[in-house]
Amino acid sequence: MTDTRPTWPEAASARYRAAGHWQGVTFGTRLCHLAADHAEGVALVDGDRRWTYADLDAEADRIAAGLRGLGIGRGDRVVVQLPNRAEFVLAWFGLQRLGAVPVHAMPGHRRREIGHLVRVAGAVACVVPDRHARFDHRRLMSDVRAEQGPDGSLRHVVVVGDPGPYDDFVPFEALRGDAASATGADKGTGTGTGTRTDGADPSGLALLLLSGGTTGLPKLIPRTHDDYAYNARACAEICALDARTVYLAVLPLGFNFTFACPGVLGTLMAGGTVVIAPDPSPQTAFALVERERVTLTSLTPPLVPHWTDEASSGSWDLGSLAVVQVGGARLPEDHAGKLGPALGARVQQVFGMAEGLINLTRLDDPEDLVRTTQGRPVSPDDEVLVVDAEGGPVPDGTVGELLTRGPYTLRGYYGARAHDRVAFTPDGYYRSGDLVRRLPSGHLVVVGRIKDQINRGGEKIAAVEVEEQLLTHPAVTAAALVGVEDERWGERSVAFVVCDGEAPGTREVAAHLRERGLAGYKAPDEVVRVPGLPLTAVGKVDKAALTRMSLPA
Ligand code: OOB
Repeated sequence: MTDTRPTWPEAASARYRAAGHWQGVTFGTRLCHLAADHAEGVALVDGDRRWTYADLDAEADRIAAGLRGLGIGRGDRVVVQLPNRAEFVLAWFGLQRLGAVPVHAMPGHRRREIGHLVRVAGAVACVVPDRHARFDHRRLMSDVRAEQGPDGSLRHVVVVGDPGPYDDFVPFEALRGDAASATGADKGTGTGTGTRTDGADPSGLALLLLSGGTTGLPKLIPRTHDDYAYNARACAEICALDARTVYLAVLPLGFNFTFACPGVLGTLMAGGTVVIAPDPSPQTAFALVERERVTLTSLTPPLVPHWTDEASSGSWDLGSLAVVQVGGARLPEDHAGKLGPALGARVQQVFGMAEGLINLTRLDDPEDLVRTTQGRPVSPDDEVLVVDAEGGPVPDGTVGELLTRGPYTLRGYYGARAHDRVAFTPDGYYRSGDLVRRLPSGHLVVVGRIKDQINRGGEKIAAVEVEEQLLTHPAVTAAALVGVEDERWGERSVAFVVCDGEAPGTREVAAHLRERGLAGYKAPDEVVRVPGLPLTAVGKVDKAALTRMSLPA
């Protein structure tokens, strides 16, 4: 399939290259360079397993060879749905070494999301665990494959662990065949910046991320080698990463925050060590901080009180931890103020989006900016506009919608031209749907959003997607999903339903949505029956009125 996604105009691309943002190196080649520079440095730690940069490079070759043996090649899209295990990173670099394109899925995704990803990406393979969190991903893949039918793009299912009764599922271990066949002609000598060892185009598609979504089904976000490497490097520079950095990956690896802000890629590009936490509990994380002398990690706001409490118990040596990033959703000021002292680390707020723009508070920002703002853009070439409902710029201090374009912000979704016309301005700014206030220092404060999305502690839920599924319940005749302020999640989701006959309860609705193949985190926290949905003057569902109804009087 040819790559026809909208991209940056030539003048902008030239500017980003001249500024040194875009370096013209693919991720497959980068790993060769990193292995040359830090051969014996530890790149990756998962439990008792450790990989040096040389090991990681060799592993990428083996996996690329195995994938090639399956007939997977340059430009092919492969959905990666793996939990926080080293295999995520190994598979990712194996795909990059081949010039193939990983599609990041979340471990919680189910039949609907994975099926959609496979279809939209035209994916030829999926890499999944056997079981995770008491869920059998092989059965999920068997369902997805059946749904795609013989004409679908999906040809292979690769399983980390036991492929079970599915004879044609490929064990991940079996991919790690003979490295020689992957190196040879394609790997080249790996010398010099710009050597395209994988033959891929550095300005071409490197990976696909999933958008939080505001429409029926999530959109795919194309990221290039040039732009995504810059995303990671710009964040890494601000966080002062170097070969002594030890990054603990606590949030899902497939999340852009964990993977590249600066996360896994930023750490590896600085020659540091990535340690993988199998779960986000403070007990698991703190044991790893002690053992591996972790210096940097990232969290979403709902984890913050748990981490603060556990750290305050005083039973852990967290002396190595220098910076803790928090982002993905609004961090209450009070929580921000307590986290740093409890961990003995600097807090950094992160306001980012899979579409591109990343804002960080700086390590030397005054305490009140760190507590009360969500940071400022990482690149001098990030262009940020704050506009009113008519699209006109508002003065600093006034709330408006954030629009942005720049060297690592997309110019269009993957294969979604109709949606692009509403998601972007004619001059290429992405309409984030976030309501922000800009301070004279350039720092942004996120005050709300105009997109029809619920942010449940960092997990994004497109209201329309859930509403469509609620309507498939036999008793539901109308439905609206809204976000309501919540102590634990920041926002919880409340479904208002109009019913014919007996109304389903919250658990029944959750079971129904699970049956429909929707990820569990999208099930409403609460279901409220109403005689009818309130409408605005123009006849749209009045979500503001519904939100007011769900707040305690
Ligand atoms: C991150 O990425 P996404 O794509 O899951 O979600 C982006 C949206 C933003 O448009 C905004 O609505 C919200 O998540 N958001 C925040 C926030 N960080 C993200 N809202 C308030 N405060 C914050 N600090 O969530 C993401 C990607 C990279 C790094 C960090 C987060």
